[in-house]
Order: sequence, then C-alpha cells, then structure tokens
Amino acid sequence: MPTVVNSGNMPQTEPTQNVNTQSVETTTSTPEQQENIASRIQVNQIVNQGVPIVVFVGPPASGKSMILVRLAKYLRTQGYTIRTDETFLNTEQYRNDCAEFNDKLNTNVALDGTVKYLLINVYKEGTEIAKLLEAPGEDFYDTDPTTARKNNNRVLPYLATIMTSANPKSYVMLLDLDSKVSFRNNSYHRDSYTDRFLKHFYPNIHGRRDRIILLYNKIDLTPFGTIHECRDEKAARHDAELYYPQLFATMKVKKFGGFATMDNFVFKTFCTGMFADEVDDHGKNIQTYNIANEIYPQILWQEITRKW
Ligand SMILES: Nc1nc2c(ncn2[C@@H]2O[C@H](COP(=O)(O)OP(=O)(O)OP(=O)(O)O)[C@@H](O)[C@H]2O)c(=O)[nH]1
Ligand SMILES: [Mg+2]
Repeated sequence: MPTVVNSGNMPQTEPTQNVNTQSVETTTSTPEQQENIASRIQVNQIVNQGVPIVVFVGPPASGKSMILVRLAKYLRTQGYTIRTDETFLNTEQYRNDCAEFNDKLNTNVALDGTVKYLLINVYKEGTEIAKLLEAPGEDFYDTDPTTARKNNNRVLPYLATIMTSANPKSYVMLLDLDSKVSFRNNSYHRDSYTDRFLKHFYPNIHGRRDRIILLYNKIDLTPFGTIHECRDEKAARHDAELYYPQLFATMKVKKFGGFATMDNFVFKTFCTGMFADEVDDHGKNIQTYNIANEIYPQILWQEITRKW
C-alpha cells in the first residue's frame, strides 16, 4: 500500500517505496492496478537532479495531457528539445504512453485518453531545463464516487516526494469548469477539488521558490475566448473567481509588514484547440483538433519559467 501523506508541512521525504522495476501488465486500469502502477514510480533520482519540475494539477479530462502536447509543440518551435523520460516508470504502459506522446507531437490527432503518466524532459542547447509531469486526474482529484473517498484523502508517495523536494516547481492548477463531468454545474466537485488542493497541495508549495498558475482551460467554450485569443482575461478571472471563491480568497500573502495582501498565484487562460470526433482508417474513434494560437503556450511558458 502506498504511504498516506496527510496535509500540513510534510518533511523532506526519503524514498517511500521498495520500487520493483519489473514490467507490469498494463492495458487494464482498475483502481488497484492503477495504485500498483503509481507505487512503481521512481522519483528519487529525478528529484535529486534539482531540475525545475512543472506539475499539471487537474481532475480527469480537464485537459492536462493536451496542454502538455500543445506546450511541447510550441517549445520545439522555440529551439527546445523535448524527450520523454524513460527512467520514470518501468512498465509496458508507460513505454506505450511515451511512444503515443511522441507520435502525437507530430500530428493533429489528440492524445488518447488512456495515457496515464508522462514525464517530459525539456532541453535547451543540450542542458536540461525542466521536467513536465502529467499524471492521471484521479491522483489530483477523483470524481468517481466508488474511489473518491479514498483517493481524495491522501497524496500518493511519488507526488509527495516531488512536492516536498528542493526542486523549484511550477504548479499549473486547472480551474476545471467545462469538462465531461461539468464542474460548472456541480458545486460539490468545485468545493471538494478546492478543499483537496488547499489541504493537501497548497501547504507544501514554497511561497518564494515555487509558482502557482491558476489556469482557466478550454476558454474557447466560454464567452471569454476563442482558439485565436482570450478576448477578456479580466472577465474570465471574475468568472473563475465566482466559481472558485475559496481558492482565490485563500491563496494570498501578506506584504509590507502585513499592511497589504497580494495574490500568491497568477491567473491565466488557455486553449489547446477546437476538437472534433472522427474515425480513422482502421475504424477506430479518434479526436482531431485544430490547434489554437501559440499565444496560449507562449504566455503559459513565460509564467512557468518566471522564477527560474
Ligand atoms: N474545447 C476544448 N476541449 C478541450 C481542450 N483541451 C482538451 N479538450 C477536451 O478535453 C478532453 C480531455 O483532455 P485531456 O488532455 O486528455 O485531459 P486530462 O486532464 O489529461 O485527462 P486525464 O489524463 O484523464 O486526467 C480532450 O480529449 C478534448 O476533448 C480545449 O482547449 N478546448
Ligand atoms: Mg491525461
């Protein structure tokens, strides 16, 4: 069983698992098998390298994988080299997920929803400058009533090790509203997702070293933006704040000897593209997308790297 890590200031964790590096069968993903896979993740070496880590936080289907693909595509055009990190997880599924990611970097076919974990290394002129982490939404907030109680009351050890490591980190927290499970229409999920973040994640974020980006994703599904641009970021922020009031109100820091409070995060919007369902040449259902303007990944990358 993975170690349960409670909220509060976590100590610098030592490796919590006896990591077994044998392959596991993969195409299945019952909660038990998922947990088994998560317990095999090897982060010790990764955190020891001290490279900045970008953690995409968001419930299932909120758009983490596609942001990763969009950002990676953008970074390639800016002279960065993108490589999947083969040391992260020694399973057949992880190798397939990495192959799938590399394949999708060169097409307009959306990354398959079955992709679980991805650790992507970003290099500039031969030097590694960042690691981008994608994990299944359930590891951040589980909407499935049969597993939610268990999953939402703990942090898996690999995430705890990353969060409490000395590496500089940027947390891209997705303000989910218009995904398959509509958080816009479900205040319970919004409040529970907020609680989960504030209780289990936020206390471990280093105010001066780390960065939090609240990202209103799928902005094309709102009146505030299109795939071309965010028309009104101020209105988008106001909307997000209406739906996530506690999050915006809590993440503040005192400045000037307590005389002023300031946001402890930055707010941005994002869009990956306009998606369409299709059937490929082999009769398989796929999603393609018309890619959104590069202004979105450009601004996101600026914010991610601002403190590095
Ligand atoms: N309209 C719109 N839909 C999007 C956008 N980004 C993602 N989507 C849709 O959301 C679906 C889920 O996106 P993913 O990136 O797979 O979501 P995820 O957060 O990685 O999901 P898990 O890996 O299951 O946690 C996609 O298949 C698209 O249909 C966007 O910018 N705009
Ligand atoms: Mg994903």
